[in-house]
Formats: sequence, C-alpha cells, structure tokens
Amino acid sequence: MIDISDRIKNKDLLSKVVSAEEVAAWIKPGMTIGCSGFTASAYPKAVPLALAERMKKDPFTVNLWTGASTGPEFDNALAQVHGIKKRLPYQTDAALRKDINDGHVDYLDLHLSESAQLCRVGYEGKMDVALVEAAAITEEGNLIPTTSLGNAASYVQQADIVIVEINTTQPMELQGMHDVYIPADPPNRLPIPITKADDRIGTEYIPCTPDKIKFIVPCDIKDHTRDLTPVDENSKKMAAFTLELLNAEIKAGRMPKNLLPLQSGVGNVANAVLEGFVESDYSDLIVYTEVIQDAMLDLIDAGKLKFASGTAFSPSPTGMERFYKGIDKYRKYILLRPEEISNSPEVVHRLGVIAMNTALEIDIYGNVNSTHVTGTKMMNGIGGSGDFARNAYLTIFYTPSTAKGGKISSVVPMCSHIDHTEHDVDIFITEQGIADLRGLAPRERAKEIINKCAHPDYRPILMDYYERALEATKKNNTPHLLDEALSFHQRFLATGDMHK
Ligand code: 0RQ
Repeated sequence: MIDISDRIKNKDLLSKVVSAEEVAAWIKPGMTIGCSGFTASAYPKAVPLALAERMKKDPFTVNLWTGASTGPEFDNALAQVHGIKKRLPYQTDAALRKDINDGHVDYLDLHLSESAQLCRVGYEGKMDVALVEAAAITEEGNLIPTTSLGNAASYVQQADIVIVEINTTQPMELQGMHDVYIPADPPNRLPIPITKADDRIGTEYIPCTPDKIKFIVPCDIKDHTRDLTPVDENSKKMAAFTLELLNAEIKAGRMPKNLLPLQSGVGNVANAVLEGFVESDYSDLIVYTEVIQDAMLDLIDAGKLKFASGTAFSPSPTGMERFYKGIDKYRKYILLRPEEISNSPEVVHRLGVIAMNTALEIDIYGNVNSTHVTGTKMMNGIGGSGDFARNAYLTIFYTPSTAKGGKISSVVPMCSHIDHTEHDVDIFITEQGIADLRGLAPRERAKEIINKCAHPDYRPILMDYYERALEATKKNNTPHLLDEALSFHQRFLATGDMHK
C-alpha cells in the first residue's frame, strides 16, 4: 500500500488506514454518500473504482451528491455498472447522461450555490457518509483540500462518518490556497463579508475531528482533467464580439478600465473568450468564478490578472503540469472557496460580476435553454450558470447560431425548456453578432435577436413566425402562435432538419 503516514499528522489516525476495497465492501446498498469534487478536480477516485468493481459482481445502487461534475473514475465508472440511483447537483458524463435519460438515475439538477444548504436543512434526505479527497490530515483532524472545494466542507459538517482519500499526487503546496466558510442557515445567517475577490473570510482547511474519521484510503490517481480542444472559428468570433462589447461599456462609463470581476463557464467558447482577454489591452483583471482553467495561467503569465477566486482549479493535463511547476508563483493569484461562496448570489451581486455562459438554445424574446436537448433530454445541468446569470451586473449568453452542422437553429421561436428567463439576460452573442437586449421591450428584442444573432439561413423563417404571431395576437406584448411555437423542434424531431 502507498505510504501516506507523512500526510497524517495525527498519529492516532494511522490505525484507520485501509484499502479502497475494504471501504467498498463496507458501503451498503442504498447509502447516500456526499463527496468532494467539482469538475474533474478533487473527486474521490480509489473508493468509487473499487465500489464499481464490487457492483459488477454484486449489483446494487447508491445515491451520490458531489459539488458538480467529476472525472471518469467516479461518474463514468459507477454509471457503467448502473450503480447510481440518485445523483445531484450536476454532471457531464456521457454514460451517466444515458442512464439519466433512460430512466435509471433520478437526477436533481440544482443551482450549485443552493446545493449545500439544501443538504444541510435536510430536503435532500439524510447523508450516511462523507467521502472526501484531501492532501493531508492535520493534528486536529482537519482536512487539507486539494484542487477543488465544491460542497466538501458542508458534507463533512453534516456527516457522522467521514472517509478520507489521501491523494499523494496532490502536492502539499496546495495548502493555503483555500478559504473555507460555511454560512449559518436562516434565521441566523449573516452577510458574507466578501467585498473584494481576494478577501479571506474562513479557514485554510475543512473543519473535521478525528473521531468522525472512520477510514483513510491512500490514492495515487491523478485528477483526470480534460484536454483542451483547439479554439474554433465561431468561438474566436464570439470572443472578438465580447471585447468589442466590453470596450464600448468602458467608453460609455459603465465599467472601469480593468472591467468588473469576470465569471466564465466551461468549454470551447468560454476558453476562447478568456484567451481573447490574454491578447487584449486590459490589465489588472479580476476573476470571480467557479472553475479556473488554463487561460487563467496565461493571464497570470501575461501580467494581466490581479486575482482569481473560484471553487475548482481544473486546467487541462498540460495546464496542471504547468501549474505544479510554477505553483509558488501561481498560488499567490488563486483562491478556492466552497461553491456556496464562489457562486453566492449575494457576493456576485455585490461585486458586479460579468457573467459569461453558454446556452444550448435561445429564443426570440430572450429566454435561454442551457440543459435540455429538444426540451426533454438532459445534457449536463444548469450548474452555476443561474447563480451568476440572475445576479450579475452584466449577463451574457453565448451559442453558435446553429448546431448539428446547420440542421438545428440555436435561435428558436420558443425555447423547448427554459433555465434562464428573458428577465435575467442582457446580451446574446453568436458568431453572427451581438444582440444587446438592455432597455428593449419584447417586440424590439425579437427583431434585435433575429437580425443580429440568428443564422442567415434561418432569419426568414424566424421573422415570418414573428410577423404572423404579431398579426394573429393583434400586437400582444409577447406575440406567439402557441400551437406553432415549438414547430422548429417538431420539424427537427420528424425530419432531422429544422429547415424542412
Ligand atoms: O452535441 O456532443 O453530441 O456533438 O450539444 O454542444 O457546442 O459542444 O457546446 O461544450 O460549449 O456546451 C450548454 C451544454 C454547451 C454547456 C452547454 C449539442 C451539440 C453537442 C454540446 P454532441 P457544444 P459546449 C459553469 C457554467 C450549462 C451549465 C453552465 C452547459 C452538445 O455550456 O452544460 O453553464 N451549460 N455552467 O451538438 C440540440 C441545440 C444544440 C445541441 C448544441 N440547440 N439543440 N443539440 N447542441 N446546441 C460550469 C459549471 O457549472 C461547472
């Protein structure tokens, strides 16, 4: 077994070190397990893999709560053996997505900022055990977190039994990069005292006590983060439109020269937008986001970043190597918080964040579908997009104007599922252009969105829908033909092409 004795400062705890297989054998069918992990960072790896092996021979299910998505050793391994009954609050794994859409998994797609509180007050049922990755355990039994915080601190607080995976691939230099603060629940809640992205308000560790820790498992499997995909032309165009928009905001006196704190989602468009900032003339940029990716290291190296606060550090494998090599430099710029704080509506509103997230589809009045393909099939989940979109100073949603090689228009008369309403959205950006919805009434918005953001192939049929709806409703405030509103989706489902 890997030697982890130097990472367990409380020597009484050494007797609790066991193998992942021993823990997997102890887990009972139907248990609810609250885990660390947010994106492919700091999720437990050895125990889920051993549990999946056990489930292959002896099929049963457990309920899993995490911070957000995880890596393949967790969601993928357990979904492959149909070992998950209930899952929350977010996921991105293909096998798990299939199990969700095939009816095997009950999936609670939650605002990430609310998931810890829902667990604490008991709406999500009782948690049997917390399973948390750590870099080390202190003399007092506290846990030194690794590359993300997610909901780990609340799960450890709530659980009577804690299992710790000590991951020896996570360097001890991570210690000091975290700020753990768990708000009290109503009616005792106080303001979260963050007024700047770099304010520290909590502890460097996840509070825990030796008596709660039942097992400690050594693990030497690295975070399985994703490779970067090359930035495509559409994303480059959207990044350029973003800089154009923000420059105009500065010129209009609505933002300072170093902008306002930036939040960006994950994926191709988000990376391209952040890379756009690396090439820009901005300096002293501040980031208040969820996930810290490769582009943040580029911004630090380019001397453009003042500070980045998030809940997960999740760069590509090469980005991770680069971070570990330069950790003494990079750690001064990065702080990880529980997702309840990184995504706190209160803090996002106070700081005046610029929220930049991606949609699956948008409609002509400004509503956004981030989660459900053609209204019924879950893709990933709302994640943190709602926490930021509703509360930001400026809310931008991106989408390429078409999907599936042009057979789907991402601009539709009515979204087939709505995650963010017209009341939350300020700006849409596609590779076609920028629709600035601020100050526009619904009938004005429809024309702005169709003309600026829809693909030219779809503009005539969208405008035709709008004009017929206008006439049929005698110019109602939000004109719709209700029996036809989802006709674009129905056409796609029937023929595989929205044009037909
Ligand atoms: O399908 O994989 O089969 O090819 O959807 O689309 O273009 O690869 O987009 O990876 O940027 O993800 C909204 C899903 C976009 C993501 C979403 C199909 C398309 C492809 C993926 P294939 P792309 P991206 C912080 C913020 C919610 C959570 C969030 C997301 C697949 O951004 O999950 O914002 N957001 N979190 O072909 C049918 C359409 C489609 C479509 C795309 N209109 N109809 N299919 N696709 N548009 C992060 C966290 O919270 C952790």
